[in-house]
Amino acid sequence: MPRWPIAALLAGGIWLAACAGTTSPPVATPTASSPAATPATPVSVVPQESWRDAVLYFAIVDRFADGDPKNNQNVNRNAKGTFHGGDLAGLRQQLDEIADLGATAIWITPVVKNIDGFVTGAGFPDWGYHGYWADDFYQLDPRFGSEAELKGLVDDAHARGLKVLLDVVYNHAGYDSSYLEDPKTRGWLRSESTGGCGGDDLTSCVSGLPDFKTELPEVADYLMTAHLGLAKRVGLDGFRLDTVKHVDHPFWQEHRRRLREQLGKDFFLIGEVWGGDAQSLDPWFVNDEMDAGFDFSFQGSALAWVQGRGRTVAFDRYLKSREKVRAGHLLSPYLSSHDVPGALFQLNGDKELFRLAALLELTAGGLPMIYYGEEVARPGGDWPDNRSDMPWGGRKIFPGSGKPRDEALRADYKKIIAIRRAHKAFSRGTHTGLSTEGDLLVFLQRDEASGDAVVVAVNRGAAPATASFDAPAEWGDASVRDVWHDEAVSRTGARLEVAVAPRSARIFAVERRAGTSSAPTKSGGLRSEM
Ligand SMILES: [Ca+2]
Ligand SMILES: [Ca+2]
Repeated sequence: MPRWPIAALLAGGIWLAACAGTTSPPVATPTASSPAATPATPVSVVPQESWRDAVLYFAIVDRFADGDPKNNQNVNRNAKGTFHGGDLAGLRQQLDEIADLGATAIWITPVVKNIDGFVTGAGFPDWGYHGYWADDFYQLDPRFGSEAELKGLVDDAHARGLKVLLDVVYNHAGYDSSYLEDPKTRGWLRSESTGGCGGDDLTSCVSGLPDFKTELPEVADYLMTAHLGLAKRVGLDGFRLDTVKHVDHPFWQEHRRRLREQLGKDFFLIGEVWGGDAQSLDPWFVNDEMDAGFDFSFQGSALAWVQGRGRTVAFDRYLKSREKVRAGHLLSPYLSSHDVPGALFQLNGDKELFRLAALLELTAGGLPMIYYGEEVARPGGDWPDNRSDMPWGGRKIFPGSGKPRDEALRADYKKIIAIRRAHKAFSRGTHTGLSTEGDLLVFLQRDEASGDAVVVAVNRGAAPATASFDAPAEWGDASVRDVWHDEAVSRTGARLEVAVAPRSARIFAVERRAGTSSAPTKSGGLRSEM
């Protein structure tokens, strides 16, 4: 395999993978269905009403769970760049882990056939375990599993109320892909070996990867037919689109047209535009080429603020600015991903601050994406440690069996997700800063359509902080609770005075009528440490 200079691999800021209310809380309940590959009582979630209300969970298939050791090839779990054996069968067997957390949708890395060998540009053998180095878009990679297993995964996810998004790549093939050799297809690519790599976003060979001439109708048709066909056959709910800005707008418009025609209007598209935010994603939203985009601005802004950098009023303005996203489209904030150093790593392992960042991600608007394992404090790190194995603690689930899990952190994630899902103000509401003095941020999320209003107070400082604010009109004279700590809050008429302990948060909402309580759970010994 070729050796690519690391500088080229990192070009473009893209790592080697070149993608580099009143809603009932989603209480886990047994369902009547009992899919063949799973235990008799699968955990289910209350399905999201719309993608606006989704909580997305992203898993790298190879690093999550190995359900079928027979498909393992060149597996070396001690090496960072090799396959670790995870597959579709393993993910399918562990769907309860994701449903129990409360996520409503899963995004999985690409599963098409990848190049067989490794590249060495990173300084170690680096394989296509991540799925972004395709060798054949019309086959699934046997190291991940079969199409029947993908369909089984989707069916079992649906039985639990979970949606499934598959990551797809249109821009490039893998290094030395057989597409470069096949006489039928070799003219379809720009590459460093055959020439034609351009200097702009659309025609450059990103990270030295062969670039499909997606502007050619036969190439576009070949790729779209592959991905749309698979989506239809296995029943996918949408795609996560890789390297969006490296493919032209007419392609994405035709892609959307064909998807709507063949898979219906609800097929969801969330795209990776490197550096994406409300403004920079707009060229893909203005013509409705996709529904949502990843918000690259949130991680840095949130981690900086919880660490005491920048004024609270500026962070509040930033949170509000995300509402500039075009109507009908969504931003997806995240704390960690496969292409950036993980949040807990960036916070030097400080779980108190990590909890604050996670609470902000899940309450301050947008479509939150949870990167596998961060909910149990997977250490992560810089690339490629940000793709380490899912920790399973004492469970005999490989490759991450024996890796420690922080169950208290996971319980807090579960609780905050349940609170989020019980309040449309978090997923659909507008943001209003109520207090931005010192280290304490107090903000209101309000959803006019449902009449739901929730107030969040986060204290990043080392000292207790207090603030007072007028109760939102939606609350009337109802009793107020801190639903995060599950405790009553006293009020004096329309005014509330609240104290927030150092490095912690509170969430205020009115008590609901019986049967519509916003509290996600009253039991289970959950600890509130955010
Ligand atoms: Ca396997
Ligand atoms: Ca391109």
